[in-house]
Amino acid sequence: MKLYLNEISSATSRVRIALALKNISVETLPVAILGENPENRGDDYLRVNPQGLVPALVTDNGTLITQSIAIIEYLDELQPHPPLLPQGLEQRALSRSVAIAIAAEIHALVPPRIARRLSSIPGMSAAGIADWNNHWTVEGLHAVNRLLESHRAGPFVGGEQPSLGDILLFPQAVNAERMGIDLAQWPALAAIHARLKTIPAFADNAPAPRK
Ligand SMILES: N[C@@H](CCC(=O)N[C@@H](CS)C(=O)NCC(=O)O)C(=O)O
Repeated sequence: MKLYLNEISSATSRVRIALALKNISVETLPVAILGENPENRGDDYLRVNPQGLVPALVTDNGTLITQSIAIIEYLDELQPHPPLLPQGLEQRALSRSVAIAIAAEIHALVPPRIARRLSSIPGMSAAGIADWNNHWTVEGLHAVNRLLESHRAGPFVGGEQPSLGDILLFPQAVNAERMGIDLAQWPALAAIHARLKTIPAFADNAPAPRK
């Protein structure tokens, strides 16, 4: 399989964590995503992934799979051990709710294309964009922490083992810390993040810092 990726991308980090947990190797193809005219917006990459986003997986049959959650669920069904979704029905739903809360309500508001668009608005400053990113990250992680406080039963998002929710939480929390956000304000979330940091599949596949 081939994985189109970028090292700073948190959506890519999710898939790399899933691959590491499952011990699956793939061919990796880097795609530049920063700057005014990045490679991910060019015709060549749009022919690979019409959404122009990373990660994108191409299976051995040549089928394109986009969207990190869909890719992770595909890998989980392709190779079920270790499972990336909890066994219990409600724990499975909680793991998915946390994953979607992060993908849809935090990450989708702060990727490079949003910053590019914001910076084209007259009067928008770098400080304004930083404030935007900080706002949606703090508001989103605050809500995730509340979810974890009310539903979680175990050391990880969905119980005893790391699962989809943890895979999405980890890169977002790493990036939040890099933005100077103190995770200690959210004890449930910070405790899970601290545990995930000790697991090599997570620690070795965090998004790289922006240079
Ligand atoms: N919902 C998508 C998000 C993918 C995404 O936004 N990836 C970012 C990198 S983390 C990207 O390709 N950004 C390019 C851009 O914003 O132009 C997923 O989960 O795969």
